[in-house]
Amino acid sequence: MKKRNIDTRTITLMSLLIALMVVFTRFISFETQFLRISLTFIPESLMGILFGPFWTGIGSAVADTVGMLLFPKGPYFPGFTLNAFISGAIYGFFYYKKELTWQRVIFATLSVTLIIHMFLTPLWLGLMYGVNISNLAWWAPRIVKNIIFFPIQVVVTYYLGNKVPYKQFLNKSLTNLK
Ligand code: FOL
Repeated sequence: MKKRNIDTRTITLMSLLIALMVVFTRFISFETQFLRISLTFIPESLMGILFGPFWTGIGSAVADTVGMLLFPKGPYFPGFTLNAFISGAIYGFFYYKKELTWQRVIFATLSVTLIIHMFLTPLWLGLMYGVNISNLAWWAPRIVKNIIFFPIQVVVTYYLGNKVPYKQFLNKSLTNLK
């Protein structure tokens, strides 16, 4: 009986965070054909802190798929679902049951920035739209975005992980998840 309550709570929270990811990606974001700027890392990092790499990977991939099904903005491309899974898994790997130190947050953000934003996404966009990604002018907005966004994401995640008292509300379900 007790276990079922915990499961319900987990599913409810996961669904809420997935819904937030959809909203942050599809509505509260700036998007051109080749660049998207969003705060999706906020619910995604929270999910990583609470549920670990596997579930955060799954949750992010679900958010991408559901978001594209309900609010399609371009052609569906599976590479971005893979991006969502990998970035969720990275946040979960670094943040789950760990103290969010500056070093840890910087390392996680750097990993996602390099692997997802600077490598896989340009690769998918190049494949999708047939652009030549060896063109430096094409990289300029992406590089500028990531340089500006990196410190913002680090600071926001650090405060989210250390100053928001959400953990005390979840202590019960968290100890039971261990
Ligand atoms: N296919 C799927 N499965 N999901 C999508 O979100 C999607 N989106 C597009 C086309 N097919 C899709 C629309 N095009 C970026 C730019 C354009 C774009 C998709 C992604 C992009 O720059 N993404 C960055 C930042 C993401 C963020 O900050 O939220 C990335 O590195 O993934």
